[in-house]
Amino acid sequence: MREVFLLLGSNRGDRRKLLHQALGLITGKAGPILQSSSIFETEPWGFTDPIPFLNQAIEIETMLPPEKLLETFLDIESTLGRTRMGYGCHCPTLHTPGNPLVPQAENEIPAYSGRTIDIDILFYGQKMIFTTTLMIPHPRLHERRFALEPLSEIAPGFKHPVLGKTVGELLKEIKNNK
Ligand code: PH2
Ligand code: MG
Ligand code: MG
Repeated sequence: MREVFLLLGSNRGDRRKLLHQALGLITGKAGPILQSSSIFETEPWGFTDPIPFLNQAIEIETMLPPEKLLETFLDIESTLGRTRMGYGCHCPTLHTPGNPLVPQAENEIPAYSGRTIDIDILFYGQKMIFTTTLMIPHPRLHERRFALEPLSEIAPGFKHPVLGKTVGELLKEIKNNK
């Protein structure tokens, strides 16, 4: 399957090296990389964190169906040190008592947290999947400049199967709204 687009993100550890390692593991376990964007440094979106992200969009060719692909990426993420507990990064210097950047109460666990690596499926061709475990196209892609900007480098003319607009058009909209 072609036209499978992914977004990689990292804001913990050696971010550039982690992106590189992720590319190697994706090639080995999912299939060859057909295109890759530049690496963008972006401010954390949707949560407060002192460490900026590196984001990169890639296109792969894969034989794996979407559910299997998701499983493979979760596996690669944990190989590369991703932890998914509520408090996210487990960075001892951040998690000192009274640090205002970190929620102090159990019930204030944020939706997002720092991560060594995140591998998200943006598009799987024109396929649309909306289950509790997997949503394709990525449901927040059109709101996220950090995803649209790298993606538009490699797929400006790719049409969003739900919104009917190209990646280039979606990026332009987001830029106009700021
Ligand atoms: N990923 C998120 C939430 N916020 N912000 C940036 N800049 N880059 C990301 O990859 C990112 C984010 C959830 O996965
Ligand atoms: Mg993500
Ligand atoms: Mg993810």
